[in-house]
Amino acid sequence: MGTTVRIIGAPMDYGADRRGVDMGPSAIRYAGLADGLERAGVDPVDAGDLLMPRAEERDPDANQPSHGNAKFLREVEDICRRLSDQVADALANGEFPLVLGGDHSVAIGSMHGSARDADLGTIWFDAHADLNTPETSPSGNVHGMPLAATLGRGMFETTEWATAPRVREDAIAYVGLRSIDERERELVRESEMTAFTMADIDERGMTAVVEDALDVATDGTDGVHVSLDLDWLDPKTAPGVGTPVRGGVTYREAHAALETVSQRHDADGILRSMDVVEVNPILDEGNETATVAAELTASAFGKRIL
Ligand code: 4U7
Ligand code: MN
Ligand code: MN
Ligand code: MN
Repeated sequence: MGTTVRIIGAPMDYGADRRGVDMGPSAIRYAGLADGLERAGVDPVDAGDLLMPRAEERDPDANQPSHGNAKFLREVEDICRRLSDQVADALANGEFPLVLGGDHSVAIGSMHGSARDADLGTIWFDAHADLNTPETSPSGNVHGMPLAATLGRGMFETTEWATAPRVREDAIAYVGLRSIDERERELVRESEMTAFTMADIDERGMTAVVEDALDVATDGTDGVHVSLDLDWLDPKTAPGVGTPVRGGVTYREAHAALETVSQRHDADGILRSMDVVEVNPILDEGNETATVAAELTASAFGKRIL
């Protein structure tokens, strides 16, 4: 068999307002993730889920005072520290870490682990920029802050469990942006990241945009982290997400994107780690969103029609 893919469930729901995203890892597994990966020619090994307390047992505002309005940050810290270790261990064993969320704050832990021993490029498939700091966030929800935390922006400047100095800011590419907060827009504009919006996809087509994003993420880096937020897709295709935004990526475009990633991986072995996040089975229709998540993950690992 080829690559061993270590599936790490992170049923974290501290980072988002709409409850239910903690059931994402189960729903994605139930939708046939392991079968899809096997058919793609990789060898899935399931590490189970990280254990975490129910949000109801915890106080969202019992926080590090240094981190303003970021809700449940102590809980996010605890999970992300453990997740970072698991991701780093998988890589040290020669396995590919695949993290199932959970809300998008899990990416803080997975990128921290993935960038311990490598200069990391990143592709962020998302409707949102996730670059709010506790100072700019309109919601206080950490799932809108993972890139700011990773890059040590604002109040995250000295947050050592979150910041990952080997995540290369100039090797981060957004694909599919369509919902950015006012103050967050300035942060994106001032950053060294490359942002491809839905308008770029309309104009140039998904494949060309993802080829460019791959060029950005592979330039001078040792490997690429792919972070897939299911709200990247149009809510008609992926209704089971907490923060839907209309005008998203279609089913076919999404497959084209992940197939483009997989083709580059076949040629150059670029992929290093991946998250699949924000699936909310409570808001879903017939596990549709988890099914799309499982299928897209198989596409990323090279599942082909013929
Ligand atoms: B996701 C938001 F205000 N920007 O910060 C915020 F619109 O991981 C949404 O991409 C964040 O789903 C969405 O709360 C985070 C909001
Ligand atoms: Mn996100
Ligand atoms: Mn999003
Ligand atoms: Mn969301």
